[in-house]
Amino acid sequence: MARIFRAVIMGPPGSGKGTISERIARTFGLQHLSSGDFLRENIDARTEAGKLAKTYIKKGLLVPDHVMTRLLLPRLEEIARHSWLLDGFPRTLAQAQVLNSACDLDVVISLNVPFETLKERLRHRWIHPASGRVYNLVFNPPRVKGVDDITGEPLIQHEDDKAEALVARLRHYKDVAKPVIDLYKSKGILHTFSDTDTDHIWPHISSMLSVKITAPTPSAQSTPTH
Ligand code: G5P
Ligand code: MG
Repeated sequence: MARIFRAVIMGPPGSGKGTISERIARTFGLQHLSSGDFLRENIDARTEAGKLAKTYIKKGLLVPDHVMTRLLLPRLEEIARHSWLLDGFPRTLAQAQVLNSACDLDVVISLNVPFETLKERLRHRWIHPASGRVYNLVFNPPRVKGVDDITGEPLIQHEDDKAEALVARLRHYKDVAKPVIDLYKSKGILHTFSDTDTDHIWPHISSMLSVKITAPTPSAQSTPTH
């Protein structure tokens, strides 16, 4: 890749950020940094930030901005020489402003998936905690119910995918994301993709990134929702 490329992927819980980020990382060689995975690593390692974050995540609430920025910005500095894709950060206007003062973004991808689709997907999501492998009982089920395909170990559900936390997460997302989306729209770097199906969205994202990543300078144009 000729130059450093920096992208953000936004979207409500379950909109496919993680699934699409894996495809982007594999296809375009961007380093994928998921704020949710990073928080869960901190929770497992019982760091101070992890212990604090757990109390919010369990309730389906956002972790406070100062905790997030203090965790994420040093990670971004570590990978500053690579092209990267941030998944799940920034979530709030305050986080977006801090990121803005740290670096310039080339592209922001916003996933727009209907509420009912999201609820249905997350209800069926199971995780292998040791590896982070994600299954969906409908979309990509494990070969044996409740068991990881590779290790045979039990699968679990995230605390925040359980019904009560889930509805709170979805409601909250809309309110806090709006000013962030408006900010990136005004900068001309927002690309919104609307569909119920990740496999339909992916080819559009892939072709947009193919153009942007090979472009000599960041374009100031925004593509319309397909
Ligand atoms: P996370 O971990 O960032 P969320 O809530 O943003 O969590 P999540 O749950 O990780 O989002 P996703 O990455 O958008 O969802 O979606 P995914 O995992 O790829 O797909 C969801 C499921 O649907 C999977 O089972 C997948 O296989 C399936 N799927 C994908 N595509 C399709 C499809 O086309 N069809 C079907 N049928 N299924 C499909 O954050 C967790 C918590 O951490 C805190 C917050 O408390 C947050 O709730 N947090 C932050 N707090 C403050 N600021 C930040 N920046 C924070 N970042 C995280
Ligand atoms: Mg995710």
